[in-house]
Amino acid sequence: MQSLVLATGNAGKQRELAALLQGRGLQLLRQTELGVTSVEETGTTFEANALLKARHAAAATGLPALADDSGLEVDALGGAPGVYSARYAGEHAGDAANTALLLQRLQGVEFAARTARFRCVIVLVRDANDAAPLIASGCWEGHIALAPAGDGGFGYDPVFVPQGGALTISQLDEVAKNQASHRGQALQSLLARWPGSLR
Ligand code: ITT
Repeated sequence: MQSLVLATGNAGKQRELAALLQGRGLQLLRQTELGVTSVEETGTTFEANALLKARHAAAATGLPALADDSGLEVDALGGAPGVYSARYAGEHAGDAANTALLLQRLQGVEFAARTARFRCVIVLVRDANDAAPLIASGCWEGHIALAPAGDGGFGYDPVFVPQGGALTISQLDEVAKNQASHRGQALQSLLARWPGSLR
């Protein structure tokens, strides 16, 4: 069985990535269990930050690493919060504060104009100096709801209504989310190019 570090400290991402990778003969190790601390996300793109996180976890553990950098782009806010989604309301603000700030900034904007998308870039490195990392991305279009609804998922899920539906992600189950989400799309695309051996 091949060991792989999930280079994220986000419990919601860990859960979704583990479900998407189930049954593929991989032993998934969480970076937190291996004592890997979070690296400073100094990049200005999802790709740069995902690479930083993957290389950092691979360097700390000596194992192949998979990282996800993702975020929400809202058109009426010029693409914010984007790569700053996790720290929109401040460095240590949590999901509830980030979501509340988002709704506050969108006050007065009608539903039709609240177009948005989740983006995700997933990176796999075989080792910290991997010169040819595997990189894949996914994008999930939708609208920002007028008010939060549902209690599933994490992050901005209670206020994101995927295109073509009427429910927020938090009102869907995790299987349905993984089938359609930015993260699910990115990982499926990466899995199509998954190397035969990780070492
Ligand atoms: P790691 O860096 O440790 O992976 P993080 O939460 O800091 O954890 P990011 O820097 O990639 O990760 O920030 C992503 C943020 O975007 C995340 O905290 C959520 O606020 C939001 N986000 C990303 N994917 C999401 C999803 O599927 N549902 C809801 N919010 C999501």
